[in-house]
Amino acid sequence: MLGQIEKYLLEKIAAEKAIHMTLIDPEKITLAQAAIIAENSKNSGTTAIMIGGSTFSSQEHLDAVVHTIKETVDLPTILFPNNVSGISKHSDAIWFMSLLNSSDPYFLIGAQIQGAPLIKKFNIEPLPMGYIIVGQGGTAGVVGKAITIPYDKPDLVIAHALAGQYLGMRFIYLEGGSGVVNPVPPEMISAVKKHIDAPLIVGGGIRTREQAVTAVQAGADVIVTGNLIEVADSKRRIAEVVEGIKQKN
Ligand code: 1GP
Repeated sequence: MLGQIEKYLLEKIAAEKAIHMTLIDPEKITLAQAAIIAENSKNSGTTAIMIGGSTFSSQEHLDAVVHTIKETVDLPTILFPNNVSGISKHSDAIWFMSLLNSSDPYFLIGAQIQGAPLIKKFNIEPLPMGYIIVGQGGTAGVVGKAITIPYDKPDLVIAHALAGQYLGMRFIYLEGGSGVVNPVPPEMISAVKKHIDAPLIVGGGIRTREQAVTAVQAGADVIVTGNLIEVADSKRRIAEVVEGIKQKN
């Protein structure tokens, strides 16, 4: 049986064709900022708030950030962990993810084995997801010891995505790397989309409405933006991205 958050996401994708999620890196913000970002994201029409970063280590601060977001808005929270320290008991759900192109078994299945009992104990909804780092890959690629797949090799990404789906992962995530100059190209998104049934999440370097719309038109079901919350005028910029996603697909 599908959990509540997964059901909510699938219904939103079915109704709106594509959705936006805001990614908050707890390492970069105070609790006061977390509340403001959550409020602004909600007003912009984002569907859920993801919380996680590539280098985060203070569990106490993570807990406080998730708690603050939950107290501020009624949007679902989804943890986006880079290892077991990315789990917070306050979150509704967690991307239960395997970095499919990691060269390190820890990121393929090791961290998942360590984290699973905690997720059960805290009653956090696991969303099974295959995570693939492509292009430059950014910090996530380095930390996850990924063998990143170049943007001009879509066949390799298709093979990874299919493998994830056949293993039972119900979402596939193409990660270009936070803050990268060039987001995942539409050619790669459409190639993967043609071959899989699972909803396709795309993130990394998306800063403009145009980039978001291009990714959605290529077949992305979920657009994730992280760094955008840090730019000047972020409220307006995120609203533009979300509005573009809602209108243009
Ligand atoms: C999530 O890493 C991305 O997939 C977020 O990237 O920070 O560049 O939006 P940005």
